[in-house]
Amino acid sequence: MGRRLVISDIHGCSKTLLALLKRIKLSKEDKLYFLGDYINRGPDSSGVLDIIIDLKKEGYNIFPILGNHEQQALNAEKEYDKKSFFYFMSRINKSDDLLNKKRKLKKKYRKFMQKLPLYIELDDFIIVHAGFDFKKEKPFEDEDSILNIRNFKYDKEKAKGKTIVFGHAPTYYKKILKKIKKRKKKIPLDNGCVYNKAHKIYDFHKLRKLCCFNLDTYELICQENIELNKDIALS
Ligand SMILES: [Mn+2]
Repeated sequence: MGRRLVISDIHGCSKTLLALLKRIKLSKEDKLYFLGDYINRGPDSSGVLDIIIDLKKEGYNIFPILGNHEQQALNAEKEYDKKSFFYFMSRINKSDDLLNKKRKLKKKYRKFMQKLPLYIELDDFIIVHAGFDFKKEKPFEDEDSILNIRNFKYDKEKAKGKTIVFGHAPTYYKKILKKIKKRKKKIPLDNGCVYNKAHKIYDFHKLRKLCCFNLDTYELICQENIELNKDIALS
């Protein structure tokens, strides 16, 4: 029997992802879920998408879901004029490596992002980027909260007692470990692997790990960021 693994927000850190994959020693028996936010901020958005697309092609059981950053890129391409879209992708998101010469999203990346599901429901877990607003009547249909919510409250009835594994909000390492150890119904996995000194609202010494969570053993395997110097601000 293979493992069920979940990897958190990667944000363009392809080298860190490769190092984590090496640590995990992924096999074709395993199922590997990804929590979204593959792109933006980090140095190599296209590299991260290529790794995920290639793993799938090579026959690994890969299940990526949508993050707000993929959603934003798809929406911006539709809604913005060409110049604003290029500015958004290059200057704000640092992911113009996703674009072709016409400054449109490369087809393979657009196609990949368009196909991503909002969440994946298993027998015992729900895998989602940000979470669910259980105050809403139909939390599983509310795209905005699924991709963007922070600090949501668990609802045993609506979640059918399932444990929610989510990313999106950078969470300090000790807190992640605590939630896992206590087998909480909400498990945050995003340790802000792309963050460094430039992000002043966080203590980045408690961040910078890309995390992989084993849904069956509750083991956490992490890889410290290896491509961004923690002391140099992102330009
Ligand atoms: Mn996010």
